[in-house]
Amino acid sequence: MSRLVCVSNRISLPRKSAAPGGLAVGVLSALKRTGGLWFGWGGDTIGHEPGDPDQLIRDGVTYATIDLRTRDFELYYNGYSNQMLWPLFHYFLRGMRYSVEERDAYESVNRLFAQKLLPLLQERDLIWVHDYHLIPLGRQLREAGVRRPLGFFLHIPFPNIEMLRVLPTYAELLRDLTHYDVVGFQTQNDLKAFYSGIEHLFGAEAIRSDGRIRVGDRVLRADVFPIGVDVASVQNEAVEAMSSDVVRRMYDSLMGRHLMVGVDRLDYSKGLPERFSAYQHFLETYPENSGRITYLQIAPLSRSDVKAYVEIRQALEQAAGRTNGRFADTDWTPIRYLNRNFPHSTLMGLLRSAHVGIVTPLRDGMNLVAKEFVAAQNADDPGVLVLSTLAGAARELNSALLVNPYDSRAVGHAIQAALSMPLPERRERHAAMLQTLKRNDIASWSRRFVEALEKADGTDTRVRAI
Ligand code: ADQ
Repeated sequence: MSRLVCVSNRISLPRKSAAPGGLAVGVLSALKRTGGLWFGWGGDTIGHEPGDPDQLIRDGVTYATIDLRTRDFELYYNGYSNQMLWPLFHYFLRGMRYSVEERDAYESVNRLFAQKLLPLLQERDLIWVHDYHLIPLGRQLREAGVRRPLGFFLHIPFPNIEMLRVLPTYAELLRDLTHYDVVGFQTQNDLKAFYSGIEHLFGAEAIRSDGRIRVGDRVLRADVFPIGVDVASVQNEAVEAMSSDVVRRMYDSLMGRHLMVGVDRLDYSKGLPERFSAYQHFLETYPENSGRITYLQIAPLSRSDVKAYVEIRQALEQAAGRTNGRFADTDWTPIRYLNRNFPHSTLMGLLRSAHVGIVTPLRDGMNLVAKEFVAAQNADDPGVLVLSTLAGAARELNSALLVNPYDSRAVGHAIQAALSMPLPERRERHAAMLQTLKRNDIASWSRRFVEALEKADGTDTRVRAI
């Protein structure tokens, strides 16, 4: 039997409250299913050379964590990963900056990951690298002699070549991806964008008729693996949380008003200022809702060391204050805006309590909250999802009310349509989406990826001489 080794920038240690995020949810579910090793940064930065990884075993999963030098972390994570790759891959050229120093740190932190991981690897491992922080890791492991199957999954969108070309080192980035045996994306669009890059760099002949990519003596598989949720566990969490103190208090405080809920990391890609304007537009256009709806927005802080994130936080505080100042009454606050973290189960309870789930990112790889909202609903009386067409999830959840997140009038209309939707239509839309979620849940996501890696084992990944 092979062992699964997952590698990601940050790892979530058991019983330690790490930053919430979709990646951790995905990796943990894969490892819980199969057992194995999760390797990554443990969350501490230090002033000297990092030593050997710390290891901890829980429930069949080994967690191996390394520290990073403060300066390296700043350049590699806050710098190159989150001020170059993240904005570029989300089509935000304005938030982007290129620095050779940061790019070098990105390369050297990836090399450090490879060096520290190597001694932990076993003969029959399948290695699954996660996300944009670690694109060069595959090449570096190959250079260090690793011949085992290597997979890479990108949790965020992949930009078309015309956007990718903005990156001075785009060719290296594409070449780095070809060192993996399996490269996975969230949606067909991302896959097509990757092919556009491959075609640009290696010519159309590099893409075989079966979709595989041939570069030099290597053949790799690029494919779509849309991440999902654990439907039953979200449902259980949601139902249980309904009787928790936090959810009950929130529910009672509504005094029979409609509830609209948004849950997003505080990130400019999530479209929060645009959403706040749309809500304001909605209150102006449909004044009959005054005093009759509460919008609860939960937005835990993330990447607070990066300037763009400080700015968006300020903009949102002002926008929430403006809307509340203008529309609130002595007994009603239109927006409840919280930067706090909640346990996942509480969030699921809040989603279940909502008549409207609002998920309007300007660009998103998938968006698990949209899927969790659907899974958390009471099927007899489900709430309605308002979903951005620019989230990867829109492809599967096409029975949601789909909106362009930049169009505040359309988003306002959609909120109104959601609030007035008759029960049979709500049930029908919900049932269709739930079926899709069950068919393609988180277990099938990781199973499909691991199977693809297993197939890459052996001679499959090398072109035999004819
Ligand atoms: P994120 O940008 O983090 O993920 P998302 O997909 O919505 O976005 O995942 C967030 C996850 O964290 C959800 O499961 C949510 O419930 C959870 N979460 C949010 N706030 C929390 C809190 N306070 N406490 C506990 N859990 C919380 C990236 C990509 C997405 C992609 C995912 C998975 O940007 O597009 O869907 O990875 O691949």
